[in-house]
Amino acid sequence: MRFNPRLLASARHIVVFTGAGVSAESGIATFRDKLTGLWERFDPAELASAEGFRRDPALIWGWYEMRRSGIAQAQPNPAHLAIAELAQRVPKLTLVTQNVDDLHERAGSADVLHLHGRLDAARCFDCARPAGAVLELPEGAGDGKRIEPPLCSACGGPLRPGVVWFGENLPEQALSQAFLAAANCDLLLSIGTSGVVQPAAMIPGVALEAGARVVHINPQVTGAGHAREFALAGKAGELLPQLLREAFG
Ligand code: BV8
Ligand code: ZN
Repeated sequence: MRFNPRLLASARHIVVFTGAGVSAESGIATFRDKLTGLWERFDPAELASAEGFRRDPALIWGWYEMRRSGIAQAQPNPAHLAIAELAQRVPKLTLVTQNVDDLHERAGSADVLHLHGRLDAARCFDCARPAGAVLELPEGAGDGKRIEPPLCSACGGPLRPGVVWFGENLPEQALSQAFLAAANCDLLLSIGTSGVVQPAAMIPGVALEAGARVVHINPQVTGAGHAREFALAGKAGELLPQLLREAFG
């Protein structure tokens, strides 16, 4: 059965749950995309880990600075903008993202719940002291090479990106707020996620369990096994603006 876009307009509380696919049309590689350059022989899960950082801090810091430089040059795409607009049109919208970029914020979304941290918030690997201001991108950050991480001003330890690595716990507050919103919403839009990484991937199921409708927006048609679950095959940057037009005219 096809999803009726008018349900967007009649929803009381919408949860929007996004993954790397929502930033794909901004030119940001997703985790499904093959890694290139220095990193092509690695699996992202190896690089996005404390062990990977311990083994070769400059390789990992260089990877994140290259990604941070790509994000700085990227622009929010129509998907980010449509999500920000939707928040203005419904009584309540909770935006939960697995992404570490700031494109939702730059599109005008507020109170974004970042389950996997943010790339613009570095902290000391040893004493966890925040780096304070967003660090200037070093010369050549986008060149795809190893970069020695700056040192902590308090203890001299190496800085690490403020993201959640594999094997690390997610931020308590963000995660519980995301689960609470999923359990209380009447519609959840799952946008651009492969639904592989736990525990974030549980969120659409929590909404479904609680009686909400769940709509997956993804070029790859993902599971829509349940009567209240729908799959819209396509790009978020095309489907979301279309959904808003159909829902709100
Ligand atoms: C945890 C930040 C408790 C970093 C990320 C063994 C040992 C330890 C842990 C585990 C283990 N086995 C399993 C686990 C749990 C593990 C896990 O889930 N592993 C997976 C690989 C099975 N999870 C964890 O470790 C989490 N912590 O469990 O803590 C604990 C504590 C100690 C010990 C054990 C457990 C932490 C997970 C967080 C990892 N950090 N990001 C960084 O960014 O570098 S996750 C990272 O991968 C991203 O942030 C993102 O969340 C995820 C990739 O997922 P997606 O966003 O879905 O992106 P993906 O590329 O996969 O998919 C893109 C989709 O978009 C595709 O479907 C594509 O079709 C679609 N698409 C493409 N273009 C478009 C589009 N859609 C719409 N429009 C388009 N244009
Ligand atoms: Zn320190």
